[in-house]
Amino acid sequence: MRNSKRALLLSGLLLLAIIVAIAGCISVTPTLPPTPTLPTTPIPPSPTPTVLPTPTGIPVTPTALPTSTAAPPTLQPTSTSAPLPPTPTNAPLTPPDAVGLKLVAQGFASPVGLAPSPDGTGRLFVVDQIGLIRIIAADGSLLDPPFLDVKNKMVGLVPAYDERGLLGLAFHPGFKQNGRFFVYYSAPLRAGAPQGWNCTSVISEFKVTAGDPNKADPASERIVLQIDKPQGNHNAGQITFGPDGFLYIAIGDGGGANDVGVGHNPAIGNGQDITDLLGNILRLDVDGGTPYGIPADNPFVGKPGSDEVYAFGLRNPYRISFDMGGAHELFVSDAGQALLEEVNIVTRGGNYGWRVKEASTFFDPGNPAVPAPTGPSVDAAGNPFIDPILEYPHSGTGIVGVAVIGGFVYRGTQVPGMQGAYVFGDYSARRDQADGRLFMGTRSAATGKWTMKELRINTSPDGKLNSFMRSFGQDSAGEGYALAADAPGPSGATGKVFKLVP
Ligand SMILES: [Ca+2]
Ligand SMILES: [Ca+2]
Repeated sequence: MRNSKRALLLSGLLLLAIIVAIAGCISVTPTLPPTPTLPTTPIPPSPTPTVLPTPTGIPVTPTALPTSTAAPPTLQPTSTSAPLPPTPTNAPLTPPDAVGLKLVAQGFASPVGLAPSPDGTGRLFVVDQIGLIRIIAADGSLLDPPFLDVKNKMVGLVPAYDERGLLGLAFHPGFKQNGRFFVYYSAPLRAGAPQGWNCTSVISEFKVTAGDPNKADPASERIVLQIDKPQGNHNAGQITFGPDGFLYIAIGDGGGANDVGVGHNPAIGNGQDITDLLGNILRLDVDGGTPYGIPADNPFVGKPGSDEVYAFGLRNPYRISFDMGGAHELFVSDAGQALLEEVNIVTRGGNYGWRVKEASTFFDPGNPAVPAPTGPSVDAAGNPFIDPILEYPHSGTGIVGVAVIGGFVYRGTQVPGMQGAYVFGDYSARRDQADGRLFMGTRSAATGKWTMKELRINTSPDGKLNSFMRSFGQDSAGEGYALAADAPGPSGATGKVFKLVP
């Protein structure tokens, strides 16, 4: 009797530990790097084990559990039972409350990116975190073999949960003529990196194979930039060319939690340290130097601070995108620590607050569970901290989530009322199950202020995604795509690409 009670208690504690460990998601606090308990997580084995990277048990710096985990998120009180009728195509342009998801392709492990090749072929390139880029042809078929396979250049990923991997793809604006494209992946820690650190983030250029537009030339790799990471989480990882022709790179604060510990500036954290490359949006000129040039108007050119830095004060800016229309603003999601998730419009030289602020509240790395009562309004150089345009909490009665997944400004025509809105989501509203969310943010023309709402999914019987949201993308026509998977980590073959439809 006592033994079975104890066994029950132990298994309960183990389950709780597992949930906390894997639910850290794309960088939320309990964003624990994988621990030795992970291999015992009840993740169903992959139906396609051959595509799975072998877990390497790479030692990651253990980070302390947050002293206080946020209360279990409360589900939306708003009814999500009956699906809304499809919006008539001639409806007035009012923002929708629901959107449909049309399955476009499936069989991915963890689809974390989608980009159209800028060459008029109508192909969509899907980034799978496990190290593959796959092509969805103009006729909708998923091509095999992959366009690119960088598995053998990457760290081995932990199938149950891992934030490392192949995380970004950007086509050179002149891709149609020059066949150049860029990727971001997590490589084993390079020689010469600080001992005991976790991995090295690599930004590389590749070229398409001459004569085969559906195959990258694996021998064409040119490493552009390498950034050593103390911990395995907070890689951010999306890269994109701006309207200025420069390459923008999102890179997290180094990982762990609270922007403290090994590899983090002990005085101010990496987010506020402008002399390193972590916790930033970087901007490079990949056409003007070897291995790259620095745009002349990068904010720290000729001043203290790294020349590559375009904006800073970010924790884990996992997804970034430029608006295809309007003023071509740069939207950046930044995953929060213990309390809040946020979306920012990023401008040159901007300081987005981390670790002085978490979203619009002040943050104390020594007491992350509650907002700090006060803090400075400007940084050491006199720059104001720029608050997010949108934020939402980890718990409460309204919109909740555990890790924001940045999206895009909708510029398509299929979903009436979504034009100009910022479409994004959350990994999962609950840490212990696949409950990703889809959001829409709109800016008031009168006040310029943003508000957000949750979109029901009218193609789902219960109006919910019922998967872990992974990423978003957009095709050349501005139509939107949502990427999700049923497994919390980079394993299995449940990853799907959906197109947003009425
Ligand atoms: Ca920094
Ligand atoms: Ca911020």
